[in-house]
Amino acid sequence: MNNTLQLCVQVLVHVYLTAVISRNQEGPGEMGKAVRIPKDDQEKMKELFKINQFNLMASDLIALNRSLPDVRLEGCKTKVYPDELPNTSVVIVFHNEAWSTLLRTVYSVINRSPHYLLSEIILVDDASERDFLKMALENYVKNLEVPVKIIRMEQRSGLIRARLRGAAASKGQVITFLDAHCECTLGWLEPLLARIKESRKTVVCPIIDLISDDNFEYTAGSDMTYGGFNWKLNFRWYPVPQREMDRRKGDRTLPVRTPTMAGGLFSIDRNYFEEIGAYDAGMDIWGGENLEMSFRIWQCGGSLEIVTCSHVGHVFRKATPYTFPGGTGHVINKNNRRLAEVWMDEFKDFFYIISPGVVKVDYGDVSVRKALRENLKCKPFSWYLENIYPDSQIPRRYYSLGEIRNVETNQCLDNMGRKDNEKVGMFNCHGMGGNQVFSYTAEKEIRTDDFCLDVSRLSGPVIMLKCHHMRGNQLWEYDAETHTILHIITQGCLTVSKLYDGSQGTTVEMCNGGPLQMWMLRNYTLLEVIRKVFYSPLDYKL
Ligand code: LR7
Ligand code: MN
Repeated sequence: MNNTLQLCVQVLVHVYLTAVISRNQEGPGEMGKAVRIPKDDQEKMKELFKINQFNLMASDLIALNRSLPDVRLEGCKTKVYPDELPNTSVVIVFHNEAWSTLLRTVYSVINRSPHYLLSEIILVDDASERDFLKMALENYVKNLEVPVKIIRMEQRSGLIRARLRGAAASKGQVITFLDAHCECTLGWLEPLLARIKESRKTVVCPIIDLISDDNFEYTAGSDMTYGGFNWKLNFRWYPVPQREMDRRKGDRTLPVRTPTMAGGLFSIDRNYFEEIGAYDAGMDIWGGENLEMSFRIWQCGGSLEIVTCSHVGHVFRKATPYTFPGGTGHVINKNNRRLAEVWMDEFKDFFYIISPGVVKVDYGDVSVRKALRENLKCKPFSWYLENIYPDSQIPRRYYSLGEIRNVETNQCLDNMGRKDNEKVGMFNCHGMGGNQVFSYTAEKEIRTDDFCLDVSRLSGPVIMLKCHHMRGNQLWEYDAETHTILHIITQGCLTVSKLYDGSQGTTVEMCNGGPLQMWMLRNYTLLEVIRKVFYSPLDYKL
């Protein structure tokens, strides 16, 4: 090619790119900006919101291939990954997903992944009822640059069994699961696959960025939080602890070892997925599978990481738009019971004592999953708590799990259903767990779930604050002989007091040996709690 021609081409390319980019920077939602709906359309917008529990009107206004900001850490942008990476199938399951979010997910995969790394995209339709997800979708995806396969579940099966079906049909060396309302960002895939290439038994998650359900604004997720869970077995984000920062020598671009994953977005070696027991096919609709898989991976010799150089956005919703056949509570409790029974050993009592109602739910047969645990020679849950999640909300070692009763008033500490920053109350002891269950831990915290008894000054009210593991105001010393609970930092004793607002509560006061400062820590047994709650001998499977 002669020079003039070359220049011409360069200029044309430049003009074209500028056009594309300027289009990209101006349309609604481009560069991940929020979409504003004019006043006149607000009523309509609210109506449409109900369909998917996100702003469907906003989503429909945004280009299917909208541009996004590059939110990666600087150190990630220059990382070089091996040429020979394993390829991946991308499995996306959906039930009644919106057209625009589903296809934006697909486009973001196609447009932001090197095609030689994409084996295929598999869409698993979990018995959706919307017409546009039938032929229209099938015809549409035929024209895309990457093979897209659509699998239909014969009946509503839930995301767990739908993913199993997608996985079984996949051909890639790796399976990457995504929710149906995601947006992958530049460079999302290579760091995930590179990590699996290095270490086949490592299951990897991107940082999950936030796509607003109200306006589809794109906000970077944090590399300083990782996955945990509370006594109720809800997945929660918690700050990455110092020990994990130290292990990575402060390099935030290195993967974070995470105790659990959110569940929707991760990559796993396809054979390893099989080896480690895929998913528990006995779980219905939604929930629990993410903790089940997290525990299983760690306990059975794998590892779970957040690869901080990979960012994928997800539309977080405040409510679920779809039905849970059988009832939401029933389904989630059943799934949680299955994971507690198979993986948590005696620590499942924390779950049962804080929400005893769940034992009413039949969890079916878990013998196959227990056999899997045997065959894989998986480690006990105590090992997981000790080695993988020492800052867990469920304490690895503890002195008591039960009520804390005052000798004088014969009432019990009670969080009254309020926790964050609220005063801890006193209430008639009911023995039913729930709001009256506290654990005095080997770390000398008095905690219920992820909240700790905390007080900042002598005579100050004792409140519940997120446990911080930094000792300080959350450190208590129980003396089983004098029955006093000493607050180390103030050297005061836990005391039943009338608070300034007239309510019965607790403070720390100068120790005087009186009965208002004497406490009995009593362990509950699960059986006793269940009897109290249901007044009947047990016909529940415990
Ligand atoms: O019956 C169903 N069938 C389905 O195919 C119910 C759901 N689904 C599909 C659904 O269309 C969606 O694509 O399954 C996917 C996940 O369902 P969501 O988006 O309603 O779930 P979520 O984002 O609220 O929930 C998180 O926890 C779930 C527990 O079962 C799954 O693991 C989700 O994948 C998971 N999502 C994420 O991890 C994204 C980050 C959220 C956080 C924290
Ligand atoms: Mn989701």
